[in-house]
Amino acid sequence: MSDYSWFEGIPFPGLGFKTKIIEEAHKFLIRDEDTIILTYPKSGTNWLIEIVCLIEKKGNPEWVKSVPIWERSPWIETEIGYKMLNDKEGPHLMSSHLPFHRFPKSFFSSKAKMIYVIRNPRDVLVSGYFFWGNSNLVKNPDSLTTYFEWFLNGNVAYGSWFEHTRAWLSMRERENFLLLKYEDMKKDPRRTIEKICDFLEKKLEPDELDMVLKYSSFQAMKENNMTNFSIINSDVIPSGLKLMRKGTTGDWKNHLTVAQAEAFDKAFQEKMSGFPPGLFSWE
Ligand code: PPS
Repeated sequence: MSDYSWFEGIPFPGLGFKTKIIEEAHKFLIRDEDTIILTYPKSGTNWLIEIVCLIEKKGNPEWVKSVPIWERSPWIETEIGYKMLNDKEGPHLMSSHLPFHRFPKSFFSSKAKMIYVIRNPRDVLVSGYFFWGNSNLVKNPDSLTTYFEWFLNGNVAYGSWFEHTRAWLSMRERENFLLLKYEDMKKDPRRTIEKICDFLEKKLEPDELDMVLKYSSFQAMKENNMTNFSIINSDVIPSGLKLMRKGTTGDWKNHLTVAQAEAFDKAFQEKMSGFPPGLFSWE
């Protein structure tokens, strides 16, 4: 198990990350033609990448079934991803979990399109506990109680959910920023794909849309070795640890105690005040 790599008070995973790369990434040149998938970890990043890749290929699954997901949409803050983006000519499709103030600053004066996904942070917490807590990427907590404390204090990979989300949501009125919710994606994946197509100015025929839907389903992604992280070295992700764990909404109710749920509500109200009601519509 690795400890975190701390950078400016934010814990990053201990494997595959270097302070130098995080600093360099801040200066990366984002161009108007680029597309960025931005999330706080465990919010549905890989689901969205799969959808965008399938839209790009009009539903043909060949690309998603033959190239690892981290090569199709490299993570800019990782050692491997940063190199890939530098070596490859644009336009780029890229992913990131970086907090607002560490993201490449060129983005903020560009027309590059960003899709930001939010998910009920209670489910993010539970998903993170099972994934990070069993991987060798970060310090593993001894229990959910410990991880719960870390999460509320922002001492988990990529720092505080509350700060990450508050800062990125400040972009939500921008034309080149599409805000999606994991809960809406679950409820109506077809509508979500249509929304993404509109935003990316891509037109799909109905049968092409059906294919995007089919190959980005939880089951299809779970079975796709180019997507499900099973080909990552077991020193990093122990075999048996599943990225596609449950893929549901509200799983937190099976794991948090009543006292934890109340403490979470209190922290949420304190830290997320000021946003319009309805923005965080999840159970
Ligand atoms: S990571 O490691 O931060 O990039 O993880 P991320 O991809 O953001 O989030 C992983 C969770 O997303 C769920 N997932 C899906 N849900 C529904 N449908 C599809 N197709 C899908 N693909 C991934 C995945 O199961 C993780 O959530 P949990 O709750 O742990 O199951």
